[in-house]
Amino acid sequence: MTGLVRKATLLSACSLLVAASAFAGVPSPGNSTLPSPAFFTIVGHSLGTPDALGTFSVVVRDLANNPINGSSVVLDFSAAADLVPASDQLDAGASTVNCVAKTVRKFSDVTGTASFTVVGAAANSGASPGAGLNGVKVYADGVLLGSLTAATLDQDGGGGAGANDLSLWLTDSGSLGYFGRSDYDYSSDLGANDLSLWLTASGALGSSESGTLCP
Ligand SMILES: [Ca+2]
Ligand SMILES: [Ca+2]
Repeated sequence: MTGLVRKATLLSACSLLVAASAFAGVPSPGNSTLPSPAFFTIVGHSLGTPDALGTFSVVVRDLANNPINGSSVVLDFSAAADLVPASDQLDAGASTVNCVAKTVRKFSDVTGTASFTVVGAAANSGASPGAGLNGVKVYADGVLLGSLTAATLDQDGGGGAGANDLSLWLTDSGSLGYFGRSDYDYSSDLGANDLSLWLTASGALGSSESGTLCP
């Protein structure tokens, strides 16, 4: 190898290293993990404890497939007019809510994981317009990782998961439209199994109280 070639080889190796380090720590949508299927359920709480039925995780990884620690993971509800996060996620300060932007944010841990249990409700007044599929965008450090559909146990924002929510679900289902808020089995349509899952969740009392919703 001549000196010149050696120098050129060294230079290209260096620029590869520089390129690799430039992308280290930048979230990769391809390598990051969202729930599969791409759904979650917005829940209520019981005596201040969020309903664990709603817990899901986002794992943030970079282009080299390394987990990113401390990544700012944001759930963006701004495009879903009928979904309302609670201003207090009852998460010991770990989740930050921006009611104006309609976002819930959390930082990933050393494994790149941010676990959410979103407390909130739907603003459903009876087959009122709502988000269909993919109403919630997920960002990590500003990079769009993907979109999720959010089902919502508490359809009216009061009294936890109660009788009026059941009535609103029946209206959604009977309207033959698609409302992500009412799709508890994540099947992309509304049917008897959703009703069955809502009844089970309501009976378990984990969402017996509504959160304090964003105005
Ligand atoms: Ca309710
Ligand atoms: Ca369904």
